[in-house]
Order: sequence, then C-alpha cells, then structure tokens
Amino acid sequence: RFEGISMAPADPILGVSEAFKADTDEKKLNLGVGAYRTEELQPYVLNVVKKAENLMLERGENKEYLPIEGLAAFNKVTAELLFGADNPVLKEQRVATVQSLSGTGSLRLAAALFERYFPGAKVLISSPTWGNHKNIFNDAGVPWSEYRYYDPKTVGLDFEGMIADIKEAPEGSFILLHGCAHNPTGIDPTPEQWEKIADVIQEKNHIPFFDVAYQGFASGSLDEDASSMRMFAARGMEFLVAQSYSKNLGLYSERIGAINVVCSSADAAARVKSQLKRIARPMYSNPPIHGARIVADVVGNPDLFNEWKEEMEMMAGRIKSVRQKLYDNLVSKDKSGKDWSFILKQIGMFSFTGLNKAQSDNMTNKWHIYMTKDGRISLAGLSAAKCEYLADAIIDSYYN
Ligand code: PLP
Ligand code: TYF
Repeated sequence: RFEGISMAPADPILGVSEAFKADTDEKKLNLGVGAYRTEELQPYVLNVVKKAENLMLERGENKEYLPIEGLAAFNKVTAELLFGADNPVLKEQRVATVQSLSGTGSLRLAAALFERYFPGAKVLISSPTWGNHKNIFNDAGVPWSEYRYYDPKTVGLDFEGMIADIKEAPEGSFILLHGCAHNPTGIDPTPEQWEKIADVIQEKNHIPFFDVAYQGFASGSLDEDASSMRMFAARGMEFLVAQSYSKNLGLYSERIGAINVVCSSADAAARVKSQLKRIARPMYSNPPIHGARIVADVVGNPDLFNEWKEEMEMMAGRIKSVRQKLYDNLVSKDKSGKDWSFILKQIGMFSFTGLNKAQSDNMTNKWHIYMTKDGRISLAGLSAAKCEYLADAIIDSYYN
C-alpha cells in the first residue's frame, strides 16, 4: 500500500542545515536557515523569554486547552503590537485576530479562508519570495502567480515591473507583501514606493496580505518595521497580516504567531473570526499555550517589554555590524572596482549576494559555506570573526 509512495525532495532551506551537519571541515559556516546566532555562532534564548518562563512556573499555570482562537491576552497584545494600541482599526474592533501556528500556520489559515470564500481569486507573490509561500498556496488549492520584484542588474527593486504586474492582475486579487526585510532579497520599497503600491492596490480593488515575520528585528524598532502596513490601515483599507514571533522573540520552535484580518466593520470582523475558527478546528483544533503566554507576559509587562526592545536592538545591531564588516572586506579585497553598496542597502537578517547557482555551489563545495542556491546568505549566522573569510569566498566565487 505504501510501496507506491515516492521520495519527497528535501526542503531547499532546511536541507541546507542537514548538509551543513554532515560536513566535518572546521571552517564550515551555516548561512542557510534564517535563525539568529550569537557572535560565538550559538543559538540565543532571550533573557526576557527566560524571565517570562520563570514567572509562569511561579504562578503554577495549568495546561488546559486554549479556545480555538487562542489565548485572549495574547490576541490582544499581538494586535496592539502590530497596529499600535491607539489605532482606529482596534478601537473600532475591526480586526479579527486568531492565534495560530506561527507565521507559517497563520499564512495557511488565511489561504484556507481564500480557498473557501474567494474561489478562483489569485494570490500574487513576489519573484522571488520565501519558498514556503508557494507550498502554502499550492496545498490550500489557491492559484498564485508572481509579480516582478528583484532586478538582477541592479541587485535592487524592479519597482516599475512590480507596479505593472500588480496593475495587470485580475481585479480583487490578493497581493502578498513582505511587511519589512523582504525574504530572500533584503530589499524593501521606500516609503514613497509603498504609497504608490497602496495606490495601485486600491485602484484595482486588490486585497493586500502582509507577511510580517521580522517586526522589530529588521530596523530594531517595532514601530518602524510596522510602518508600511500601518499606512495601509490609515487609508481605511481591508487587508490581512500574518505575524510571527520566531525571529523577534527567538521563539522558533514554540510556533507562536497570529493571523489578523482588518475588516470594514466590527460585524464583519466577528464573522471572519468565526470562519477562521471553523477552519482551525478540524486542522489542529487549538494552538499551543506556552509561546502565547511568553508573548502576553513580555508585551504586557512594561519592564519586560523594555528589556525585549533592548535585546531586539542588540540582535538587529549585531546583524547590521556584520553586514557593514562584510561590505568593508569586500571593498578592500575586490580589486575590480565593483560596487558592493547593494549589500548595505539591504535590511534584515538576509543578504542577497547576486551569486548564481554555480557560484553558490562553489561557496559550499570549495569554501564550506552553506547557503541557499538563490544566492541568499543569512547574516544572522555570521560572526565578525568570519567576515573576512566570507568576503574571500564571495570574491573567489564571483570571478570564477
Ligand atoms: N514568512 C517569511 C517571509 C519568513 O521568512 C518566515 C520565516 O523564516 C516565515 C514567514 C514564518 O516562519 P515561522 O513559521 O517560523 O513563523
Ligand atoms: O530561513 C528561512 O527562510 C526559513 C526558516 O518552520 C524556517 O525558511 C525554517 C523552518 C520553519 C519556518 C521557517
């Protein structure tokens, strides 16, 4: 019965970590998966997370099931963090917020909502995008196509292509946007470009769908990283936001995040929420409590909240400093006069190097540097001590 099942291909991102583990060379460096590492290249548990976990033990909290929509205290603070506590969308109770299984599970819930209530509607995703986006919409049976985003000539944004493709999409399409720190390119629109994106989306009655996996982690500021999305809220638009605490609170394996649907009325939000719960019930019944309590405690306690912001700035700052150091090494070592400034213009935990597949293979095979084949490197997995070695490897791979 199971004999007919063929082997599935390895995940292009998670497969990189497996190859890294198998390498015995001591120079090896894992710049594949987007996970924060310390300068010593070790995983990092935030101090505020440890404090919140201690509080939980002291309070002797139980492990009863959560309601389908998740922990009420979490849902309240997560929406406030996203939109800002004073945002009219919250005051008017126009947001349906449901705790889900981190960013991925929240995207998947939204995809199921599209499949059910917007049959035939297409999702437009950036080219390139986080690889799992395609899997998520494929599995939910939601048609998707790509809009131009990355311009290899400039290693920058193809803004005109992006606008043209969004304009051309069938009226009422969902437009998936990375709220900040685009994965994999690290290239974000400017505030002026975001306004134009909002203009064409409104013109075409499209529905924006923000994937916010890096709030506070890109710039170091929670408000700044939410600013593109809040501008859409200020325009009174309807849209969705999938939220993740994997990176900004380092809660990767706790699977904590939320789907937020901004509606035009409180009544519509209540109905949307009821349908999201109906979708979640047969899929996973209810979400895990541990991460939800951590987020609720950290955001709800002013001391912990301030300490979190400091730790987030520290993480974002370490990534920015290795980005600068990598750039400095590239400029001083590359005698060709090539302009490497695109590295500094990118934001977030990734850098798109512009290396093609063969060059990325050279990085791994010759230099033991593990990265995805699209030329993306995770700067969160880089230490200051390894910047010079990485620059040597990039230059060697570029010109060979
Ligand atoms: N969306 C983007 C663009 C991401 O980069 C990630 C994580 O890397 C996610 C969503 C979701 O991750 P998680 O399911 O761990 O929250
Ligand atoms: O590095 C990335 O882009 C992510 C990391 O369940 C990741 O793919 C890994 C596992 C997971 C979600 C995201």
